[in-house]
Amino acid sequence: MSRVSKFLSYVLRHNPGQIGIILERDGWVAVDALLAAMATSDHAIDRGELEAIVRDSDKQRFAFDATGSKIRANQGHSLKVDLGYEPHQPPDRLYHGTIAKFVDRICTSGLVKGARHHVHLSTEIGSATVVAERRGAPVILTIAAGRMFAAGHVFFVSANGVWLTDHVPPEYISFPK
Ligand code: HQG
Repeated sequence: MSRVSKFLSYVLRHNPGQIGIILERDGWVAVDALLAAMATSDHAIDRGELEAIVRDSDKQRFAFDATGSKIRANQGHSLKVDLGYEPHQPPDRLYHGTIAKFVDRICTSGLVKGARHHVHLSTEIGSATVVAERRGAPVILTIAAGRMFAAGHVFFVSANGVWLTDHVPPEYISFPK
């Protein structure tokens, strides 16, 4: 991820106040306001550069609205925003990539969302592996999402295909042997 893309993630998910912008309650901010604010930071970019970052983001982290006049992060916020995602039925199995030192706690408390709005789950083992590798040697957990859904757990899917839920209790998690 480029330096500016990281900075954009930071201001659009966690701290818009850093550059003096305010997000709407659904996470959007006017592109003009964002570019003007970034111009006063170490990360001055123009509209074309912003469009390239949005287009090339490996995980499609950002989206423009239908008119192209607003931008937001697709997921990953710690700020309270309402992204307006509708509940969806998940596939039977989803995956979560973590590392060995968290496994005991996950066995006891399940997957918890920590600073984020939701626990993040992947449809592919490959993407769960990439998530885990940010921290160390991957341990891939298999989540019985179909059973969770049948038991009434609510799932959302973000615009970039990440499955989101509030908490995964340990009885729905298979740990590798
Ligand atoms: C672990 C990045 C102890 C969990 C990625 C993870 C992803 C527990 C860490 C997205 C636990 C939280 C999300 C428990 C969970 N005890 N540890 N009970 N429950 N954990 O970063 O899923 O680049 O908040 O396994 O690529 O790693 O930001 O979540 O290791 O898509 O777009 O606590 O963030 O995307 O870490 O990553 P995170 P995550 P972006």
